[in-house]
Amino acid sequence: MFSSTTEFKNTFLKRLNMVCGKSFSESSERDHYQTLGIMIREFVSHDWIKTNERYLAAKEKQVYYLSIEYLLGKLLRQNLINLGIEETVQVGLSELGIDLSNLEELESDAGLGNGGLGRLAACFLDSLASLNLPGHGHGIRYKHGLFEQKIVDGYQVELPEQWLRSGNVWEVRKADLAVKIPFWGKVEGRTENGRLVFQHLNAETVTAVPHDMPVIGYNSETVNTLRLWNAEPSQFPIHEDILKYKRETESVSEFLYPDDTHDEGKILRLKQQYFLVSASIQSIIKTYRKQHGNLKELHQHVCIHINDTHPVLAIPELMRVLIDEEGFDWDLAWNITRQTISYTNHTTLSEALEKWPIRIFQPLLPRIYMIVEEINERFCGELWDKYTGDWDRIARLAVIADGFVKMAHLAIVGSFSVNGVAKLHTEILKTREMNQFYQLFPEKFNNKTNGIAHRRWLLKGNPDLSNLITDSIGSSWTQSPADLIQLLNYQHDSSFMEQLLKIKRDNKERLAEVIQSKNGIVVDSSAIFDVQVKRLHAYKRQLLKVLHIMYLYNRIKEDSSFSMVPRVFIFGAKASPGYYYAKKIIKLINTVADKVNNDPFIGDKMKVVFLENYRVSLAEKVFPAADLSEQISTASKEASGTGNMKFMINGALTVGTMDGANIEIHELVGDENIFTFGLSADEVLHYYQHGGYQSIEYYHHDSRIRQAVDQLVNGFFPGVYNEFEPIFDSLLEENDQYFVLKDFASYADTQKTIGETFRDQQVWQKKCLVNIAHAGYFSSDRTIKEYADNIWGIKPQ
Ligand code: HBZ
Repeated sequence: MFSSTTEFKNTFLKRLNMVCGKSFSESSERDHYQTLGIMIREFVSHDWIKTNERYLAAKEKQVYYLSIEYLLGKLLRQNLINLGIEETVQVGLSELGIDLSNLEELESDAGLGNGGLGRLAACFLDSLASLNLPGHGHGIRYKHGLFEQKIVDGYQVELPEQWLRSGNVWEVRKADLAVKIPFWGKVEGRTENGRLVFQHLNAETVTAVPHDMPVIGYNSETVNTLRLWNAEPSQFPIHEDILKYKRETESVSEFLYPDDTHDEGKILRLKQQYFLVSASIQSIIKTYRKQHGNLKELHQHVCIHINDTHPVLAIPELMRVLIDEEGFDWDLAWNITRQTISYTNHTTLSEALEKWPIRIFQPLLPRIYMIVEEINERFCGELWDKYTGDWDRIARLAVIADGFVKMAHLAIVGSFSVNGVAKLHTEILKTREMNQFYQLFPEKFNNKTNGIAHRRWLLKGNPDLSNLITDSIGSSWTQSPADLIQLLNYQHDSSFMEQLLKIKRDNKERLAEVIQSKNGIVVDSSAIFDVQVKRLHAYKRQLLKVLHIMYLYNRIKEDSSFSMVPRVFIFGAKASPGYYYAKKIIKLINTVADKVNNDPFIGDKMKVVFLENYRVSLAEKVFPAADLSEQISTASKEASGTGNMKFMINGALTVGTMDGANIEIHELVGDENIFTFGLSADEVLHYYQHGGYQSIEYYHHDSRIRQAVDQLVNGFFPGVYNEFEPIFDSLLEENDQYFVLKDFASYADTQKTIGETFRDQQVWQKKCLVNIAHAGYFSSDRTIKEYADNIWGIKPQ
């Protein structure tokens, strides 16, 4: 369709008239964006239809990925790249006087996720399509994605996000495929032909309307589907308050819950979860019936993957369909269900493990609750046979206990595969958090180390580096990321190494411009760009980095002989709106930034920058410009991390604890090419179990710590009376649950080594190159192949 720029331009001008009803001279940039988006969708529609027809005809196994979050970011340029028409479109537009990057700026980030878990789902979709694998996503079409963050007077302020304000060119609404989701009401059983059947009466139904988005594979003819469900009123009641009814139904897909790794426990959230699951299962079954008819072989043709426990009601919902609608008996339905569902765990933090009070669950989802109860009873019966008399153990493993439904237990019992997201994380699941389940079902547990869509995070995000790589080793790495290893041959190629350095400099200058325009801070791009971008969490220890910055500041002020390589400390982080402590840390970062940046004595030696509203599109500008990647969680707490991989592939070195996937980065690049520090996971877990850590001792014995910690409360920051007392208390009164003070000395020593290493740019760049060369392993292509081969049993089509 766009085989030449001329052809593209002609089509574009014609479509512009039709789409916008305007002549080219009257049209705006938004009109251009809209027209281009629609053209791309039309361009892929043929392959989209063909892909679905292929899947239908082949009758091969398909996977459905159920996730309450998808953090997609912007789609325009990635779609152009994947279709192989970026160049044609860019040149064509520019001949018309249109700048493609201006159009990109107009696109809103699709921010339907909080952080790692949601972004992982988006990376997986890209890899599935690019590997020609039959895998589709199901999610919720939130009207408002993750809140927009403003920093006002150093504090986080949240504004509702409005990504649909100007519509979404990528979606196709399919009203004819809408399904109904019942809530509340009551269940009645009666006997029909000697069999007990259940009916859900007086339910309030919400209609789920699918909005399909094409997921375009890179250099492939595969176009998979991301189906996002929108909640709408079913039929309007005659007597009741119509507006109230409309508001209530639509509220189900109104907001993304802004919590990560914390269980909110609100009724609307449970409604969202069942809404997603029931709509998805109904739609999956409808497609299946068209292909195969009888549901007895469902598990041979379909795998349903649940991204953490949020969609775990897929298990009782599938049971409901098989029993109530299909007429299967319990055992048959249970066998099919257990062989259809697979589950990924993303955290061991206890505050994140979902559990729903029966008093909320039962009235909202009466039939589903009955099924969960029966799952629990049968499971406890099996436990009784195995561990007769061991009530404690049975209560600990039960799906329902102490008035709660435990979602992770349901997920393990009702699935055939349970995976963690990095080696250490899976080990911790097997040996600690889920050990008793592991003893029961060892065959279910497996590891799938996370990965990232290298085509977004390198090919798209860092075009100069991508071009250098392709000019050197060819372009195969875009589809076979392991080929990046060939870059090791360029370590002694001085021209290559000079270009690598120049590209980093240019990327840093571009970020410096962003910082100047957004924060009004002028930074020196020859300084170390030392970056921590991720959600704000106590366990991620942004505080460790802040205390270290305070120490360096004190040192510069007090010791005239102290010299250090200049640094720009960059933070980006959203705090969950209800997470008081995390918000205090944001205020602290901004307060330290004010102090440091406005001290003439400090000058260019250091700057502190807090980037407002960190999100996918901003991340794409940050990773390519980073020298140092901060991955400093308390060991054992970060399940994997994926930012660490995005930095690595863009040639930043990691300073990190032996946690999550940092361990696997270390394994690949070796001691020489990563800076590790701090307690190990075993040490941390030992302290948790046996005690023995007294943070106050570190405060007393290390004057660097004492000075910085005192400064939180002694008036060092003018005008913020009492502000940081909760942080001070967390470190001393509450004995520093995340070992910030314990790890401080080791962190500070390591940072000193890092500064010294950076002085020799040749040595530094060589380490960066080794990291890039090994980063192919962390492509989500590798991860998805492992899921496809070892869990889902699907093949490229
Ligand atoms: O999932 C993250 C882990 O913290 C991170 O280590 C890992 O790399 C990543 C991908 O596996 N977990 C999350 O991002 N979790 C959530 O965002 C979340 C969202 C809603 C919840 C609970 C957790 O209710």
